[in-house]
Amino acid sequence: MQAEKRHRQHSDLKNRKALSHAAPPQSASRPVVLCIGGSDSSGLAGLQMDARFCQAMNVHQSCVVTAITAQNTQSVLSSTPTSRQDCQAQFDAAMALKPQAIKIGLIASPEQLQWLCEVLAVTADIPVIYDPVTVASSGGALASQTVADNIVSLLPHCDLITPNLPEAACLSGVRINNNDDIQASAQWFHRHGVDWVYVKGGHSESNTVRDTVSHEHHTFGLAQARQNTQHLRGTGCALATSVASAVALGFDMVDALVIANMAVAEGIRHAQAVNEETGPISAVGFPKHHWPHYIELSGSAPPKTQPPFLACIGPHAGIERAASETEALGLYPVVDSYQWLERLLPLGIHTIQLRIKGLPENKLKQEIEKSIALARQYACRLFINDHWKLAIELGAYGIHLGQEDLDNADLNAISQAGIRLGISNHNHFELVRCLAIDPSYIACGPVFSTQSKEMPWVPHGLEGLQYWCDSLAHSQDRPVVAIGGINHDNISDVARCTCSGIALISAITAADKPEAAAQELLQLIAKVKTEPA
Ligand code: 3NM
Repeated sequence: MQAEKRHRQHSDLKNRKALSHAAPPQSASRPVVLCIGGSDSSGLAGLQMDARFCQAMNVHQSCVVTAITAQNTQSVLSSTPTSRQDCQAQFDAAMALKPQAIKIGLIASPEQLQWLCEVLAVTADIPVIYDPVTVASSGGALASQTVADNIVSLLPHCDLITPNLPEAACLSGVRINNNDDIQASAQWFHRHGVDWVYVKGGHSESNTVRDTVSHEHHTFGLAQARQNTQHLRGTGCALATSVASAVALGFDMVDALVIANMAVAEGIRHAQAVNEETGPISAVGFPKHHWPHYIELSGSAPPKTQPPFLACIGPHAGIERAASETEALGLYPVVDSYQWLERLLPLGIHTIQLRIKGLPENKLKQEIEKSIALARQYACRLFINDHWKLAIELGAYGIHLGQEDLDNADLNAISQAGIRLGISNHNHFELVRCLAIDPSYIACGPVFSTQSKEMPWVPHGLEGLQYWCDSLAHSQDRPVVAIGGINHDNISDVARCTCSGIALISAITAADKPEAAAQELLQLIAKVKTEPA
């Protein structure tokens, strides 16, 4: 019998932006993930793998053992389900630790399936991530056919399901031969009450591993180059546990999916044999590298085929300045009028943004035109916020777009016009989308809380900013710009975070003496540059 659609007291995870973190939060207290699954005696998967990934993600794992399995690297030798009473006792004990997410792996008997549906109906405020394990990657059956046949009763209790290709096909009954079939299979899970579906593409033959994420009317792919290793045991557990951990840490589901994709890619990169036998994925830590390639598969998305955007630092920055002056974007005031350019450019500002809201079109055009001419005179990189059509028409140096503007802007036209592009980012999902566009710079914020713009995001802090800088450091032509709440007191610490540009509004425009404030900020940045590394 199909269960009622679960009533989620935690509402739609997609809308929890106010709680979302961009970078790994530094906290004195660890959140808890409750992992419900089988013990794997070989230590290659199951709860043993879950424990490693919880630890690596800096969350605490509590658990309910659903089966005691005996496995080696070749096969499953035995699997003994635990009783309903044992499951209940473990669950009650684990709930005392107040888990922020529940991850389900192996469901080893029909009784357990029934029991899970009952307990999850009364814990509807905790996000549930389900990795529908039916066979071990060594090939041995772990769950009974009866469990697979009745899985629809569990689906309305799950926020996310993470099948691999064979599991998606087997559970949905959709034969999967291509990407459309994957989406059809995802729709089957949606129809049975799951909000988020993440189909792992590792079982395909392709050199690119493309995972597919489906949520409401939005579908996208996250692609990684296939890594040449046999040591892939436990990857499914690792993915679902990483998602659950990131959700427990406060990340939105969509960010948690990107983070988990990266964690698995980094884990595979460091996978090792176990005594010369097939080994497991490694749990490395909160992932920083291996950003997947984002592929939009539905909805109103920016085109992904535009030519690359020109660099705004280094020898190809396109401004007439000494080499040392084009190395970094430096102090980057964001101002709302031409007048501000007149006041600030003579001070030696090399990057500036004109962010005008609510001016009539003819006035706006004049303001932008004058600003472009003045910036050219000072060899200053001027980025026009938002008004991309006028910026193209008037031949601006650069355009800055927020995420909400990306869908409406013609990125192809901007790139074809030889205009640089900067994009604002606040979390992993925005950044993975932004990386596919490959702009001239990547703005990350808010670093600190700000009054200048309504910001639903938890400030990233200096650790968060350093995380973005480290994470994006491999791309020298794609500098990071810090923004949000930066002022006289914290700008030196921000400058030490190896970001290229430091963008700010109020520290200059709301200062009693804006020119003096700007000069002081320039000096503080210059002073950090002279500090020993
Ligand atoms: N964008 P102030 S924060 C325009 O995080 C803007 O994307 C932000 O102003 C982002 O320097 C911000 O006064 C406002 O805090 C920055």
